Amino acid sequence: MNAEESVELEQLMFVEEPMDGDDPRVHPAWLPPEAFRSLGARRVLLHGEGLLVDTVLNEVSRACARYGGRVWHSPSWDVDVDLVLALRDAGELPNPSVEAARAAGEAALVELGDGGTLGDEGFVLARAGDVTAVLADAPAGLLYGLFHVVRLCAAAFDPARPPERHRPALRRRMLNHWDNVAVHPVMGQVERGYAGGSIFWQDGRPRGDLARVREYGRLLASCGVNAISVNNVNVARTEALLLTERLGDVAEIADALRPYGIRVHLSVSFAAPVLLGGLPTADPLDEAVRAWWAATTRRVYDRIPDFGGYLVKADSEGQPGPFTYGRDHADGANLLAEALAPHGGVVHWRAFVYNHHQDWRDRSTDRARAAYDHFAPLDGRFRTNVVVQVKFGPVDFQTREPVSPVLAAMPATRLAVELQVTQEYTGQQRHVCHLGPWWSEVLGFAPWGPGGRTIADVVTGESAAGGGMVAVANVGDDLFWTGHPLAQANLYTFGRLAWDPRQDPTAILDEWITLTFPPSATADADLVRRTLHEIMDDSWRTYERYTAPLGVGFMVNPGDHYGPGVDGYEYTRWGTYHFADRDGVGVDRSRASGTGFAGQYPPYWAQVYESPETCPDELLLFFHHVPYGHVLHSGSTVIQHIYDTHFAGVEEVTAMRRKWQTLTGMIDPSVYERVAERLDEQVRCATEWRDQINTYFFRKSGVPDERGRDIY
Ligand code: GCW
Repeated sequence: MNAEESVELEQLMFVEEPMDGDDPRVHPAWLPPEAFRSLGARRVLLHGEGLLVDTVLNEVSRACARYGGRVWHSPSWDVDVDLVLALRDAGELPNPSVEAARAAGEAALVELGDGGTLGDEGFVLARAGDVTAVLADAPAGLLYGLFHVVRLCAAAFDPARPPERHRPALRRRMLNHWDNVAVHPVMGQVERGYAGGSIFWQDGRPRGDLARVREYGRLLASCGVNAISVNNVNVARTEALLLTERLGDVAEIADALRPYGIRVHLSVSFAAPVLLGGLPTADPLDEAVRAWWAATTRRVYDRIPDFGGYLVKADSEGQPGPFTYGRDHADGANLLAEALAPHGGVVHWRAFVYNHHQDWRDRSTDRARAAYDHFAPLDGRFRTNVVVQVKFGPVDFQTREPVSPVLAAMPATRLAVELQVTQEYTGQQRHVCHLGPWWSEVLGFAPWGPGGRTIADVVTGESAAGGGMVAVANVGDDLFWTGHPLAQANLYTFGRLAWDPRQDPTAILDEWITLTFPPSATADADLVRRTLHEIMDDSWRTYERYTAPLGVGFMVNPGDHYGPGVDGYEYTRWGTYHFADRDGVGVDRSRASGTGFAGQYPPYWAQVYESPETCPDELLLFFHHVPYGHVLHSGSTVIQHIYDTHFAGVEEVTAMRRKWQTLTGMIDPSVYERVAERLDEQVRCATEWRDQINTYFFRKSGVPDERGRDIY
């Protein structure tokens, strides 16, 4: 490709007049102008009023201005159109063919049953004659309907397209930003952030680039996210002030995100009454403390009427909490819930509570047990506007863990599952690691046994009253939002799975590819699609192969959690051990001889996990300490499995890099270069993982590789 061509391609892919902020050009992620080509060439009628209807109007106008379509926003126009987006209660339309499409939508709703309601966010899409109709009960439904039309491209206008109704399975689809306002001396501007600085904060102040925040809101709305928390769950002094003195900064973000249907939440310090209110205590049962939270929360709603609520990390890794006052976590959560209730707010209370001052010599404490031990006994005591937010695994966002038993232990509590989009333990956005398949596996897990209710069912709850899905965000002020351009797909996938947890992650990835690399903007669309699938589809399993084996977890460098550090945490206070010795490896978490963690599951899985004979291979070392010669269900021994997977993992990464090279000249050169550079690092790092893990276990066990490959 010559320089001129590359400039042209770049112009095609980037938002030309991006935002009014400092960044001259920011990658449009999955919403490049080209993705709107099909919509933008149509005649569109918008029918209804409201802030989010205006957002739809802006989107359609922008697309039509670029691609030659037209847009009308008035019911009085008797015009022929290709698409009508209408609020159902907005009155009749003068044009007969448009009215017919609308009637088709209404008829479809009756046919699809369920009382014909679409709720706050749902929509129906139907065809009649040459017109596609998108109907919604509320403006947010029209916004989601619009992005559905964008995703469908020409298929939205296919005469044979049957009617379809869409409603989110989960009411709240939330991202948590671990962004600090002031730069933390160790964790920096964004804790576990791998995409530069924060899009909200910089050096103790708001970053001031609200255009970028708006663009972020647009991206999130287009994949279905409707809530974010804007500061780290580790709340330090400056961040605590967001609740009071600096509330105006939060309000500005809320204003920027409101047009995209996104509500803002705040991480608060449980000690706020002391820190900010000058009270002598933060005891949840103290009357003055309750009054302080009530008054403070009222002021929050005066300023931000649609404020979402609070997010709390309490009694965990140094954060204050109710334990200080001899109270439990239901007392703590209910205190904040009581203050939020009159305003319709919700408190997300994290179940990530454990003793982080363990002694590796003492095997009676098991970090995996902690969340269940603290929270399961409290089931039924939380107010209805409390959501207990549970990390998907019992330890900490590892590449492989069993699903947290807490999610099956609290039937009378609203539970949310917490995922990690930011790739703390999964390659830090330097490695390609597409997490959709992993999250789908977690969501599809049936804790009461195969065929029973799943995690997706639990977080959906009866009549969608469950706690929803939450994930730690992965964006920053990086040009590509996520450092690694392909990590954008994880953010997109989270949103889409939160909208419908039963969707096939490969189909979601395919959507992302079509939007991000629009076929009309690539020389060989099939090659691009195929290659991206080949690189990404199985990349989480590839990552698993070259890192910690068989579910044992945490063989990472302490502190930054990047790269191999087999014994990095083995003698620390964090409770994450693998117990490898000359005979074997793994943690005995059985009831019979171990920590008893396996017994926290309902009977079916408690029994499966209890014995090395029935425990699935991929979790064997999470649940059992076994000899290196132990034969897996796969037929391989543990030690040979370690060698084989580590060699295979590096070969797969090398193949990924080769495949990527076939895309030279096919895609935006800056995306190409950024990914190419990261793939070099992934090959380097995977090789390091392979050699350190293999050498470590060879030295411990003395068992040679059956195939005589290089082990050092
Ligand atoms: O995984 C750990 C991270 C911490 C994080 C903590 C948590 C925000 O290493 O950086 O703190 O989890 O989830 O609270």
